[in-house]
Amino acid sequence: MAELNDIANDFIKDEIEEFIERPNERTRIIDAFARATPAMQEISAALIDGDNGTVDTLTRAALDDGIEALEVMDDGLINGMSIVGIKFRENFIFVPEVLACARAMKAGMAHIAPILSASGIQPVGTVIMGTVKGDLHDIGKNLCIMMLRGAGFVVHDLGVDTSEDEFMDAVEEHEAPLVGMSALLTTTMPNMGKTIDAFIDNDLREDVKIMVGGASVTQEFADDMGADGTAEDAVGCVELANRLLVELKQEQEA
Ligand code: B12
Repeated sequence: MAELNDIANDFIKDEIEEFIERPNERTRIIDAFARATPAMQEISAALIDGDNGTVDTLTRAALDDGIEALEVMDDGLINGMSIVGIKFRENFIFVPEVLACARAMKAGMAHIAPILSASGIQPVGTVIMGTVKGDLHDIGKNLCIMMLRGAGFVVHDLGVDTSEDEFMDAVEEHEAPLVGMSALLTTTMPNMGKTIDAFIDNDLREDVKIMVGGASVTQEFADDMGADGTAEDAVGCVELANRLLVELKQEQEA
């Protein structure tokens, strides 16, 4: 188990000391930052500070130095966002500050997306992705999309606040075998179930596999909503998409 002093960056150490109070979260976050290199910690610090210019410069520099895009995304950007999330939840910061951090995340992701998408593999399948109705959170969905594209999927991004009809229309238009829904709010998570019900009511459910995700989505919740699966992160989303595609083909061939 790592300790606070194993983290090189003083700003990050102060942030953890001051804002991360729950012991299990503190341990997880200290471990994650202690594993990250000082260069990655600097990216996290700039993101937590909402400094999109510095995140932009440091992310570009790290990639130019040959650091893997996935390492920059996980150890730099996502690590930083985990502290932002906790500060927001505990009311240490509010919507304007979180928006500045989200902008900084976007600045870093702009360098990472083309690398993850440029794998040049033959398309393995088409996925319709969107954040459900009433929900404007798109950072996690966008990360999943980046990873899916990097793994060779064609992804049609419906954006945020996506209605049931928009999901169904996109599936029909693109003849997509996979749908991915994201939701971060407990008030909007049930809209995943409503969308799945709409697929059933319109006789479309058998044609697609539906995956759901977002910070509070558990396997139990996904099962209750009638989804085909969930995953905790973008890497898991790709694994799930591959698995569901195989399952769908097997079912259609049977
Ligand atoms: C950034 C943020 C915002 C930004 C969103 C900017 C944007 N463009 O997305 C802004 C400031 C706009 C915002 C607004 C609000 N927010 Co907000 N927000 C967050 C915050 C801090 C981080 C979310 C995030 O981006 N995480 C990082 C990404 C990488 O993680 P992720 O989304 O979980 O995605 C990963 C996995 O879940 C998975 N995944 C995601 N989608 C999918 C889909 C599939 C198919 C699969 C398989 C996997 C998968 O893979 C992703 C990558 O690893 C969270 C706190 C938190 N800890 O989650 C609160 C949080 C979600 N927000 C919250 C709230 C309350 C709000 C507001 C209502 C605040 C307000 N009073 O106005 C509004 C609601 C606006 C709306 N209608 O949607 C609450 C929700 C509480 C709840 N349980 O309902 C949270 C939890 C904060 C808290 N209080 O604790 N928010």
